[in-house]
Amino acid sequence: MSTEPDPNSARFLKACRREEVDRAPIWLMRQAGRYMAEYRALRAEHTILDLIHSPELSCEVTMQPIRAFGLDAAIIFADILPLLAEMGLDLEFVKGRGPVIHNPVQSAADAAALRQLEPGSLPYTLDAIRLSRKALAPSNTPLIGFSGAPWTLACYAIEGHGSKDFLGPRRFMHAEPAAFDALIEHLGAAVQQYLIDQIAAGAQAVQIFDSWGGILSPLDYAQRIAPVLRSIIAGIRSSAPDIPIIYFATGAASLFPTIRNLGADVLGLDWRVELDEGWDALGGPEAVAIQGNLDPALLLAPREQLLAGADRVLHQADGRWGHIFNIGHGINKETDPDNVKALVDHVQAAG
Ligand code: 1CP
Repeated sequence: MSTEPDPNSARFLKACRREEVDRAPIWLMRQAGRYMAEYRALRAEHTILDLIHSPELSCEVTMQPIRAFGLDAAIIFADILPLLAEMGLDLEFVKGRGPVIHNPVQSAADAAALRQLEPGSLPYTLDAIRLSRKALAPSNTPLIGFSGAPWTLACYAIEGHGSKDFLGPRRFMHAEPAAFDALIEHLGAAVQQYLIDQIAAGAQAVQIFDSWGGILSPLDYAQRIAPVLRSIIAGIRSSAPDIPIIYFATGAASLFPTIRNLGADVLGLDWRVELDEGWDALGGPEAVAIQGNLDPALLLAPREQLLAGADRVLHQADGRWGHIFNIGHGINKETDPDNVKALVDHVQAAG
């Protein structure tokens, strides 16, 4: 008889399903990365795309924060943008500048020229998931797969690089409505395929990152974006009914009336909303699990303030099943790993 623990017994997966847990699980968005010396050592030798394109290195980076902090879930080391490269965009990560797309989508014709994503299209990430599942098996730590959301991917595809307000993509949405809607649908099909591929490779939950959802008007989000999100979530659900689907948008409180009806199992909250109020606005613990929402700036503050901030989040969650402790957005690269360790230990000691 096998003595392997049942992967579904992991605290993180139970919390995603709002089942009974002994305490809130904790993982941290962007938990792998430049704040860790182990990551910087690898980046001294390899570009970020080298890391992502190598299943072995990607697995190694995925494991770094698990080994260092004993988090309750791992997230596969990848990025949201290589999907766009597979669809025909010329992606480069430029030192000191971040991602750049050299042939951004500027017209209806450009949008129509993007390739469909065939099954298995990002084999390096799928292999990294297979390797990471093996590496995580002894600790029974679940592995999260992820993708960018169609709107957030469209932001980079159209703008060609990062921006504070993505005025170009918002202009495109209004100026070229048919091309924009077709682009969002096209990206939606790719996101759905990519997440289904990740689940087939072993991802035990998937997160859709809509980092720029909050810059849209509630009406545009509801009418132009939400239908595709609902369709992606329904498509994944019908192909993999037991896999929790997490949707995370930032600055999105005004979108909650729409977000609560997307069909996700878990909704991410950033720190701009109180956790208890946000959870209620999204339907409450009867309807949905919640992930969040410590201000990542607290990881840069003295230990006392950090732990007090964590206690405030825990107090608002009040031990209700379906709370997954996380920060409200990605870890900043200036973060002291000792603070991460202190936070994880503190949340794991709170029962
Ligand atoms: O080594 C480096 O160059 C560090 C920067 C870095 C890292 C660590 C980039 C470039 N990507 C990543 C990995 C990454 N990206 C992960 C790793 C898994 C983990 O959490 O450990 C994840 C989940 C992402 C997701 C991602 N990439 C998002 C969505 C999440 C978010 O934080 O909002 C976005 C918007 C990106 C694009 C991207 N990739 C990298 C940068 C610097 C950016 C932002 C570009 C910008 O808007 O200016």
